Amino acid sequence: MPNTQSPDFFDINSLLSEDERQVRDTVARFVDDRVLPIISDCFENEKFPMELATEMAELGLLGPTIQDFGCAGLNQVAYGLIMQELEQGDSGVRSFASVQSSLVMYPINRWGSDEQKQRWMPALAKAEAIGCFGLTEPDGGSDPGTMKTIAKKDGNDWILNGAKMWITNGSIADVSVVWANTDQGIRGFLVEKDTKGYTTRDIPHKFSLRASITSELFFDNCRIPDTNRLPTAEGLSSPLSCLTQARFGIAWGAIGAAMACYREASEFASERILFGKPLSHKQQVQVRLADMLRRITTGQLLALQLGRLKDEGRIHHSQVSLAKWNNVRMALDIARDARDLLGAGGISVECCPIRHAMNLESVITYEGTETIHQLIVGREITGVAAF
Ligand code: TGC
Ligand code: FAD
Repeated sequence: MPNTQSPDFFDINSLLSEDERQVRDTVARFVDDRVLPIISDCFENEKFPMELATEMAELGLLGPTIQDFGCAGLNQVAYGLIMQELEQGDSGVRSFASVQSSLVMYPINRWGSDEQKQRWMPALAKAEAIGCFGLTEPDGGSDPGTMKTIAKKDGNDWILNGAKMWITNGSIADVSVVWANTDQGIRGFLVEKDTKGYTTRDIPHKFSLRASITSELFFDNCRIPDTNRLPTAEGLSSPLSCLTQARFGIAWGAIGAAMACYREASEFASERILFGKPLSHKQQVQVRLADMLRRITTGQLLALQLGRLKDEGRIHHSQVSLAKWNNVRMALDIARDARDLLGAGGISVECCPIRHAMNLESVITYEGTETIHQLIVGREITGVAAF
């Protein structure tokens, strides 16, 4: 019988290696035991569960595809499964792991000097150091090529001025990967927490990603030694390459949020008696559940093939865009519909769909809005950039 419970309707489990299954099941247990019991409270009280950072590190969930520095050296499908399972818990918990792995460890490992790698990579892998990624600015995130943050060369140093906004983990970061314009184009800098002139401020009043820290970063004549510049990162393609890694993880993560919402809605539908029958006996409810399962299954297959292509080194960033667009839209629609199926109870944070729906409002905006991903695919089809 096809598995409609987890759900795994097309037996994707059988397409995974033993190692991939083991990684998935380990993270699923962690989410059941450590994330789900506390996450509603964290969300309600706008608190990032910092204690989970070390536990994620101990499980090897930070920089898991990296081969050195004590990292697990897993394949891309395993990385995707980690993101899927973490986001069954909460998008904020997945965000923490995404940023640390794809947006901080990835650029340092790819473009950093040996000294930068030795200093930061082992500490980031163990969550002894936290990182953040500063690309978006207050005047608009979709067009980072026009960033206003500037670094000017001064002897062996750079003087950094500007601001970044909506930065995950900003105020708790020991190291910020900051992208700035220079006379030679865009460059990446490692800005350390105690740098003079560098300040952060958390963004309050969020109705989304409440179990995640989001901050502004300010640079007022910060003196950054040239040894803190990522030496081989050149141009906009460097930060955009980091986004490709993170978007890949989000395409998987969103499936987890959708699976959690679908499960809660289908359990409720089989228990709730209305008009003398369980809700699940109603035609219209079956259609809604079937539609959720159809969309989740499509997203699962899409993500798996994306992961296999990435493992073979054959991925194009427009494929990642299509997957991020498809899977986040799928998850957001399912979260909203599951919320509705739960009736009034569905507006309580005690049910997961409202929390996932609110989180997914951020997920559909960050790492490239839905429109940006549609336009990236449109450019691929037509050869014309219509941004
Ligand atoms: P464009 O001319 O397209 O590209 C400039 C250069 O970059 C290359 N490139 C990429 N390389 C790798 N991966 C990608 N995804 C790439 N996209 C483009 C491109 O080939 C070119 O290379 P070269 O060698 O020819 O110079 O640049 P554009 O200015 O036209 O911009 C295109 C656009 C709109 C697609 C891009 O700006 C974009 O993606 N905008 C969206 C910005 C965005 O997604 N920001 C996310 C910020 S980080 C975040 O949200 C973290 S959330 C964290 C969490 O999980 O909590
Ligand atoms: P804008 O770029 O101003 O877009 C506004 C609207 O215009 C959107 O609907 C967009 O789709 C639309 N639009 C844009 N261009 C076009 C076009 N050409 N045609 C038609 N419509 C268009 N950024 C980081 O750098 N690091 C982080 O860690 C990070 N974490 C985040 C965490 C959270 C919780 C959130 C919400 C955001 C985070 N971001 C981060 C920022 C995120 O990447 C940006 O919000 C996103 O890129 C969109 O930028 P914007 O909000 O300035 O919207």
